[in-house]
Amino acid sequence: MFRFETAGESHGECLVATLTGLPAGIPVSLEAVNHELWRRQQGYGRGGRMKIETDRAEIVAGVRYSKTIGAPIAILIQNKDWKNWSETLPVEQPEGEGGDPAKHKPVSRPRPGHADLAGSIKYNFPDARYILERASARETTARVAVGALAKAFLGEFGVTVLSHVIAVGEACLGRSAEWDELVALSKKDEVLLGCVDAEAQARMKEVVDQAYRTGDTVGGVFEVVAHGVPPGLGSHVTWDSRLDGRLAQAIVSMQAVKGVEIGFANEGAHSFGSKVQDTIHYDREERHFTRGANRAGGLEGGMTNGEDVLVRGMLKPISTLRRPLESVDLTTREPALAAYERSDVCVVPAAGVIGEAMVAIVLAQAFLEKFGGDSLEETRRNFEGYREQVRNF
Ligand code: EPS
Repeated sequence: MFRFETAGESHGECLVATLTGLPAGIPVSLEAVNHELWRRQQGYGRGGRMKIETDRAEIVAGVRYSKTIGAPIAILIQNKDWKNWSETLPVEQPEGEGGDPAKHKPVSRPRPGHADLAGSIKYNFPDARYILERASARETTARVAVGALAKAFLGEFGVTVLSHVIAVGEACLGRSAEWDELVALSKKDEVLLGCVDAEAQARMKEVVDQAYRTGDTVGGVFEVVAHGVPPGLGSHVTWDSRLDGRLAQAIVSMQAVKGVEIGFANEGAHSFGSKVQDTIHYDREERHFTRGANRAGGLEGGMTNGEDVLVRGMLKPISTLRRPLESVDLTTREPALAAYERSDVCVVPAAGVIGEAMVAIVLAQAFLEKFGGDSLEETRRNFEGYREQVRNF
């Protein structure tokens, strides 16, 4: 089974990911992994940290001569900022330290919307420092590195996963994007807000500028599109094999994501069945089924249906505000303004890249459940056999 774990704190030594279950023989390019990490760091509205870090993956296990060997893969990504935090977050108790509490950079005024308060209560910490260190979206660097390997695997079977931004605050794209537009967007050197439409993007930028001006933050909606997905990944037979549910979990597990939409779920909920379902047609010459639209987002009955998989994530505005909200001081229990730590104003394009990684991981899992294989050749044989079956259906 393809599974992964991450470790690492925002200002710790490094981020770590391990993943198991990828077959042997998948070509891995460090440049491609690092390009994904670069994409995650981009976007108008990022904070000062992105000027410090240039995220680079170091693969220390499971890949040899640019190919997976079937063994667990281990990835490290150094935090350059660690050198500024080594005295604040040491692994070992320093000798004779009763010490200067300020050195520990305690966060005693929890930010509304952040993990700070719930985490401090749950772990019984006097302040939220260790909670925010792990809750931080910096952890998604490790997810994106894992996602890059999932993408490399899926790419062997003609599956590509991309994303774009469809809303920043109230500024919306207001139309669907063509696949070619997403490909062109993914090749750009300047990401700005990751929107395929220049006019909509300019409106999005105004919203971010307004948030900068007012010490606020702004959220939005990203859409992940997986293209070239075969029909039949996931299943209708059990609740936990339904792929739409698994994708939803993967997306909502992302920091600051509060909602998920598969296809045009929201519109569908306000419409009639006759307007929502994607009609079925048959092309006799090509001998395959076609659909009148893709409002289902490529998923019916918890299975892929061969159309593009469309998954949207709704990102709330980042909870660290330069103009902080009301909170309570954990030490005195007196009213106090929430803590401010250097943060981002808008991260919707980066969230799209992280969403791509999560969708690629879930699709790779479902793909390997269906086709299995310890080597890429074995997976390919199984996949080709199924493709033949689908062609002859
Ligand atoms: C970061 C995401 C955000 C940044 C962080 C780097 O993390 P959080 O979810 O904790 O707000 O603010 O940068 C810092 C913690 C910092 O010190 O600037 C990321 O995606 O890499």
